[in-house]
Amino acid sequence: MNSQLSTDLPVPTLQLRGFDIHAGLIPADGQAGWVDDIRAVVAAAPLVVPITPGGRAMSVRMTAAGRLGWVTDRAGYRYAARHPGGGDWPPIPARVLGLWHRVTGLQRAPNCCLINFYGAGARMGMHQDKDEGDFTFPVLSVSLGDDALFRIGGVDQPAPTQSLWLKSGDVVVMGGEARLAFHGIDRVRHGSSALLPKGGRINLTLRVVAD
Ligand code: MD3
Ligand code: FE
Repeated sequence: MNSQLSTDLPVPTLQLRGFDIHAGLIPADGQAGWVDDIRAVVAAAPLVVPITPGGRAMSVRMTAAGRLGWVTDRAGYRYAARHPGGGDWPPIPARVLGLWHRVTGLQRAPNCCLINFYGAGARMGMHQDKDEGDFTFPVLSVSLGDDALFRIGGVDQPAPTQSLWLKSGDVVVMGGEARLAFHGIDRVRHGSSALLPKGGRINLTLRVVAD
């Protein structure tokens, strides 16, 4: 059997406006290994408080792995080859790349794994992801830790929105019409998961950025 056959791609548990949701794709007993990998990335590339071009601190803390990381400061939003503190971003962990290839079926590897950490009270306002310079590839999201209320809008704002709770181990693929849809995280139920000893939520987004 050729393991690259499209019939081996996991079947989404739900499809919503171009979003493919794979609820519980990462089994509970496999999630600690993901956290270990993320801790190693954070040890090499510490989480930072991103500052919007308008000078406001975002409530999430952020870092990245891969050739490029998304950064923001007074100079603007952009993908950068270096951590704000200097130095290359660490490589994307092998198990993260493995999930990308298994779920998307693509040969092409992502060159950015953005890592968002949501502590108590953190959220993310509705936005589009438009800095990648190439929208032909999907974005893949992995949720770990506390439950989060994810809101999906349309490509044009204003459009009706739909909300769903993302739980630890859920994977979402945003491709096609969903790739340029507005989306955000309204709130996180702090302490709802026992994966992280002090609570919190980790979101990974895997991206192919024009390079
Ligand atoms: C839809 N992160 O990092 S993941 C982001 O949970 C971001 O931290 C949220 O939005 C989080 O930009 C939501 C789901 C997601 C990520 C990227 C997308 C949805 C997307 C890109 C295009 C369309
Ligand atoms: Fe986003």
